[in-house]
Amino acid sequence: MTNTTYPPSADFVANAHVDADRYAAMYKASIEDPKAFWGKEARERLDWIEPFSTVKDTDFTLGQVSIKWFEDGVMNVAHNCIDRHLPARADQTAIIFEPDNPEDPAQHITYAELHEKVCRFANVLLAQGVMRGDRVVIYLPMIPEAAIAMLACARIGAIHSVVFAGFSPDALANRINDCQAKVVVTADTAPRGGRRTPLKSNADAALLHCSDKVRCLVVKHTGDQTTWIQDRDVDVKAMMEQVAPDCPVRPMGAEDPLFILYTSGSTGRPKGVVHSSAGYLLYAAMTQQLTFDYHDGDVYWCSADVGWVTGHTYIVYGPLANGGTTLMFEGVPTYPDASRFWQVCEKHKVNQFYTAPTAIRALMGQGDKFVEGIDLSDLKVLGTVGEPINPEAWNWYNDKIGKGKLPIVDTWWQTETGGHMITPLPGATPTKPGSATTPFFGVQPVVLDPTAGTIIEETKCEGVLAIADSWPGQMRTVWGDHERFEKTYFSDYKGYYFAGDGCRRDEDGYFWITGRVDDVINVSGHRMGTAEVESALVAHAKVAEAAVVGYPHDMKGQGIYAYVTLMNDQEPSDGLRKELEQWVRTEIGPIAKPDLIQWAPGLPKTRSGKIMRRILRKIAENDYGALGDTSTLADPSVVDELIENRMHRG
Ligand code: 6R9
Repeated sequence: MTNTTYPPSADFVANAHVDADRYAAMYKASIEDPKAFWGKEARERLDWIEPFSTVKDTDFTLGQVSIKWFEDGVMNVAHNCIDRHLPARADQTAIIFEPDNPEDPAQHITYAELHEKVCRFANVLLAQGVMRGDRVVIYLPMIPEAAIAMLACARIGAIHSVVFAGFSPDALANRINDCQAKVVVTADTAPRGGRRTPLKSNADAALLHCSDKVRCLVVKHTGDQTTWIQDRDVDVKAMMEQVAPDCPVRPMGAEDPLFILYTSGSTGRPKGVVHSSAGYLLYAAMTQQLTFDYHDGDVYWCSADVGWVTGHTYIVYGPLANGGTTLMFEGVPTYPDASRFWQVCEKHKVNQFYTAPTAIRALMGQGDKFVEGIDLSDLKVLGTVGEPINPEAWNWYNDKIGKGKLPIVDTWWQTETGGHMITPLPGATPTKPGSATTPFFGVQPVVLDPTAGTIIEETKCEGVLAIADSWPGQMRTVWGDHERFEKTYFSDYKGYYFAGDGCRRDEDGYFWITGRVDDVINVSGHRMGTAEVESALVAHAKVAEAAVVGYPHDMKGQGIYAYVTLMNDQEPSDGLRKELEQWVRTEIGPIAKPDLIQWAPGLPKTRSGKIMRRILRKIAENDYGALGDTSTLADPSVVDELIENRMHRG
């Protein structure tokens, strides 16, 4: 923890939407009278077809958790992101597309063009029989069609569920089946870092495990050859030419689901996080504008993938709701070389840039020469998200990219929260490297005693992070399993939304997120349930048992450490290790591949058979001097064996 603070410059403050006084006044108002505060924001920031008469109707009581905002209002998200901007912005660029290969031309899609493309896409969906409330799975790379497909769903009231293109066929099939999608949208192949991912053939493999009624809409992006199944596969671009260029928006209830996004938890399969239409959009729009101090005419770039919530809120919905210009980048930070991010910033005169600490660390590791000579003078605000940022990475970002002059917003939030929760506002909040600082409007973070569950009143303290009351962007339920929603977020600490993170609060009331306190690990900013990796491992015929924990990893933040007990007739070998790594890649996706696999003849268990992960975590962290109480173990000797043979980290 460092105590250096970085206040915004006077110039910046003079132009900012929100300065320190305004933040204080607005924050106070948002907490004292949330209904008045959010009612006003919702009327000013969104277009309504029918006005709402109630603002907030929310209850965090276990057994009756219910979250509703603007409930009787009627609106449409696509109208708010596109149509309402047409009178003033038809010819303004809505989306800049920067392709994987820098030699290929970038595309600039205006609001008028976006309108037509979204209408045509919506008409294609309608022609496939997609109706209001139906689910559409989107398995696309970072191409404009991903945003277009999302907005087309919103236009006709279908619920989209974007699945990250890095997920395997199995993971895709699970999601298609869980939400019973009618349609999956994919592309032929996806160029990334000069290589190509065979998305269509992944989708083909997934669909073998799904109802044969599911239609497959294929965006021919690269033109690569793929298999084609008559009566199931649809050439989207060809169909878009044939349908009408206009499609009326469907009036939707404020609380109608806009999308489902699967995310990992500490137990079981990924759960479908459900977000609403109006509350989510309001929160996306407001946070995008204020956290990045976005002004009309700015070019804004969030480098996340649309497969994650960051891409939903801060590539698509937030910027477009604000009538902004948002950049979509198909490639990776290190292709053709480690200057690519900065080249793209220069080329498109990016004003706000938002990325993950893991990307910053990777680029920092390549050396400063990749930044030198690049004109980054259009940048005004830098942002990070996904994991705590370490001071070295923060300093490098600040010095080399921000030239010591730009505000850095370290934004803490989650798939479940819809948008930023604890974050600096760049014209208002002096920052401290590594701290997400202070809450956004309407957000009431509390620090709880992890065992007693009571609020810690002292300003300076440490505990678990919870939120005391609802905000419009909050998830509404787990798709198909409201009980799981209540149990996951409202049962450990009664009356609060429990985020799953630990935190410290310093003497200035700044929040420092210390990481997950549950069995979720954060690998390169990607959330992963250890249970998911374990169940993939034990699904392998040669594996008897597996336990997975996180360990500190220089580049990724956390790495995946797997303890594997083989079936009796199996011998450990390097070949088998590779086989298991490959297995997990195919079961879940490359991001879930274990970094280290330790053969474990036995796992430390309690007498009731529970694996003691606390101990496994310590061994993986090389901290086995502090194993704590091992007396409840059924067989304490397994611990010595594990320590002896622990994997040495390079
Ligand atoms: C937006 C997103 C959420 C988890 C969250 C926390 C970690 C995100 C962070 C951060 C420290 C930040 N996290 N932002 N930790 N500082 N600025 O990342 O959503 O994929 O659901 O992950 O990520 O642990 O609980 P999601």
